[in-house]
Amino acid sequence: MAASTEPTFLEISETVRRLEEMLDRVPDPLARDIRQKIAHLRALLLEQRSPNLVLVGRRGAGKSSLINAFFGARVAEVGHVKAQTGQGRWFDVQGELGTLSILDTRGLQEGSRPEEHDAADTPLDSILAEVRRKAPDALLFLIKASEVDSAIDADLDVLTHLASAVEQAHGLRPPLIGVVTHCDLLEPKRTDLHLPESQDPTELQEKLRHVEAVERQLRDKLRSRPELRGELVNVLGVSTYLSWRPDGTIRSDERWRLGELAQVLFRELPEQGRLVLARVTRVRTLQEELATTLTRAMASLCMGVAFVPVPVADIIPITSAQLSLIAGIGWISGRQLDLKASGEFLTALGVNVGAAFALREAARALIKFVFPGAGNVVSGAVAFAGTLAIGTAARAYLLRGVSAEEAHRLYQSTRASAEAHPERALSEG
Ligand SMILES: Nc1nc2c(ncn2[C@@H]2O[C@H](COP(=O)(O)OP(=O)(O)OP(=O)(O)O)[C@@H](O)[C@H]2O)c(=O)[nH]1
Ligand SMILES: [Mg+2]
Repeated sequence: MAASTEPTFLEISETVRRLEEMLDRVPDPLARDIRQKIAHLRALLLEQRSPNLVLVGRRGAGKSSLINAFFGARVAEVGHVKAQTGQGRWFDVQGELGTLSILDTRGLQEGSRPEEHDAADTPLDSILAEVRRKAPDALLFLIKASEVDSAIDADLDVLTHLASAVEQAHGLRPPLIGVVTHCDLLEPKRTDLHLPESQDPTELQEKLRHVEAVERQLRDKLRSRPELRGELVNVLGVSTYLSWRPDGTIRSDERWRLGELAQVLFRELPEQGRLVLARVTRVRTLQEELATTLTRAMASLCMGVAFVPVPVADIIPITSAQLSLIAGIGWISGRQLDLKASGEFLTALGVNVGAAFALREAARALIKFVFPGAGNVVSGAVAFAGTLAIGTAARAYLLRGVSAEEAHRLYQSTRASAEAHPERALSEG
C-alpha cells in the first residue's frame, strides 16, 4: 500500500533489514525472540494495509453515516441517493490519514436492485463473489434502534451466506459486530447521549436503559443463528449522526460511542490493519496502544542488539532503531516525520546522539575487557531503558501534546526507572 513507499517507511524498512542481517550472529534463543519482535514490527508498520470491512444493513440503517463517523469527514454519500458506481463492489474510502476498504451490501435484504448490477447476477451473487475475491476482516451488521424488534430474518440470511462464503473461499470465519444505530432517537428523545454531563441524570439513565434493551434484543437475535453465534464479538448501540454545512464543514457532531466501536473493531483486526484504523478514526486510546506496543517491541529489540557480539567497527543501528521508533509514533499520530525530524526530536529531549553512542561503545568495550560476559548485560539494559524512555517521551509529545520540557522530564524519569527495574518497565510500558 501507499504508506510503505513513504520515505519514512523506506528508512524504517532499511533499519529493520540491517537488524535482521545481524541476527545470524546472535545466539538462540535470543535471536528467535528478536525475530519475533521484528515480525511484530513488520506487521504493524511495514505491512500495514487498509482494513476490509463489510457493512450489512437495510437502506437508511446508517452504513454511509458510519463510514463518515469513523473518518469524522464527509467521505461517503449519505441519504437516499440512487445506487452508485462501486455499490456491490469493494471500494476504497479515502480520508486524509488513510483508506478503508468497504463492501456496502445495501439493498440486499429488500431484494431491491442497485442500478449498476451485472444483469447476469443477482445482487447477492455479486456480493458473494466479492467476498470470495477479497477476504473481509470483519462483518458489521447495522440496524436502526427502532427496527431491532422487527423481523430481521432476511438480514440474518444475508449474514449467514456471507460468513459461509468467506469460510469456503478463505478458510476463516470473519468476526461479526452488531451495531445498533440511531440510538440518539430512543426515548427520551431530547436527552443528548453525546453530552452526558449536561443531561438530567434520571432521563439519561432511562435512555441508557433503552439502549441496553435494544442491544440485548439484537444480541439474542444474532445468537439465535448457530452459524453466527460463534463469530459474534459484540453488539453496540451508537449514534453516527453528523450534520454538514453546504461547504462541507461540520455543523453538528452528535456521534456517540464511535470510539468504543472502533476499539471493538481494532481488537478483531489483523495487526496489519490496525494502524490504518487508528489513524483514520484518530481514536486516542488506539493510537496510544499502538505506540506502546511499538515502543516495547523496539526497546526489546535494541536490548537484543546490544547483546550482539560484534566488533565496534560494525555499525549497530540502535540509534537508527530509536529514530524509526519516533518516526513510527509520529505516523500513528497522523504526522509525517522523517528521520531528520525525529533526530531533532531526540536532540530536543536532550539526547546527544553522537556522544551517547560513543560513550556506550567505549563503556561496552571496557566492561567486556574487565568482566568478560558482563558487558552485554549492562549495555543491553542501557539500550533497553534508553529506547523505552524515547518512546514514552515521543508518545507524550506527539499524541498527548505535552510540552517539550515535559517530554524531556518524562524521558529522564522513564530512563532512570527502566534502568533500575527493566522487568517492571516492560510490563508497564
Ligand atoms: N439521528 C440519527 N440519524 C442517523 C444516524 N445514522 C444515520 N442517520 C441518518 O439516517 C439517514 C440514512 O443514513 P445513511 O448513512 O445514508 O444510511 P445507509 O445505510 O447508507 O443507507 P443506503 O445507502 O440508502 O442503504 C441519513 O439521513 C442519516 O443522516 C444516527 O445514528 N442517528
Ligand atoms: Mg449508503
